[in-house]
Amino acid sequence: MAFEEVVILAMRRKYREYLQKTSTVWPKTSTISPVKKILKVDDWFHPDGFPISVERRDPQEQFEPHAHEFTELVIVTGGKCLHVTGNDSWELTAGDVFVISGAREHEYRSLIDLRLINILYQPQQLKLRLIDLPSVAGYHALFTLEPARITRQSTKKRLHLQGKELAQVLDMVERLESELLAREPGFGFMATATFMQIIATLSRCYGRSPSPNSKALLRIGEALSHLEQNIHRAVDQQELANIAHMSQRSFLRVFQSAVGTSPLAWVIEQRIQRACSLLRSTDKQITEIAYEVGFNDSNYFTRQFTKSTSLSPRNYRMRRGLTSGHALVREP
Ligand code: RM4
Ligand code: NI
Repeated sequence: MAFEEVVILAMRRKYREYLQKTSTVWPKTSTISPVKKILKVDDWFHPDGFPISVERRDPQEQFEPHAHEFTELVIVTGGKCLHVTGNDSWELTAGDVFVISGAREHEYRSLIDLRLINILYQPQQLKLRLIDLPSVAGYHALFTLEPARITRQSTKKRLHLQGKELAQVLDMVERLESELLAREPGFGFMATATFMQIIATLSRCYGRSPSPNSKALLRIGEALSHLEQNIHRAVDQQELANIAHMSQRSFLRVFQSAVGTSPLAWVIEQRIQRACSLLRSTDKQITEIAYEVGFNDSNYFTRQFTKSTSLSPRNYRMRRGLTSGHALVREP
């Protein structure tokens, strides 16, 4: 999934370059559906390049359908509207929280005094150390599963904060905002720490009061946590089904529909993502990287890598600049 998004982003970048060069329209026969508007990093982040920015919408005005070169964490603080993304739409009210990863197009319609906070961030630039966050099932539900669902399965509201939780998160957002505004020495560290607190709190909240809609996702999130923690070994399907409290059959079905791949394919993709990160950030040998991320055969690794990214590990390394549509990126 992540790599589909890498490719979509790369294609869209190409598409923009193409438009700039030729100033004609993209041929109708193209398989790419051009997004009308893509919000650019340069227009929405501080010129010093710090990869987090907060945009309050009080109220949110009508805004055309768009995608972003960054990820957007949205907290609805008042009013309501219809949130439209892809073929999907659902009503938003105060307390709703969701994540839109870059390549996904979205739009707000039928706005009634809608107020929200956008926390914009660039996962690849942030390179957060997630430490033990992937052991929180809600983290997967909110930051891995939800942002990725482009057309798969209907997306209904899932994380809804109330009372104390909402107040707590809004408080952290205020602190984040004032750090970003003051930009005193050390603001980057402080802002990143506050942002980490926000995502951890949201991940925990997701698990605390699961709405019927979020329960299945959360169970899959638990299975993903387990897979993450055991990324170097082969995990048995029955083991996963037990964690998700489902039969093996329904676990596989629900997993496939939520994640879009089988558990094995997901594990391979995770390993490949780690490999990508190592290829970009280190000069380690490809064979060494293959073993490090959990493959025990480097030819098999190269085949899987090429299948997933359409680039050999060597070529990938040469194009370090590629960004992914991932909601959060870990350091290797
Ligand atoms: C808009 C709207 C969009 C967001 C931009 C940054 O007003 O909230 O969704 O991407 O701001
Ligand atoms: Ni947006």
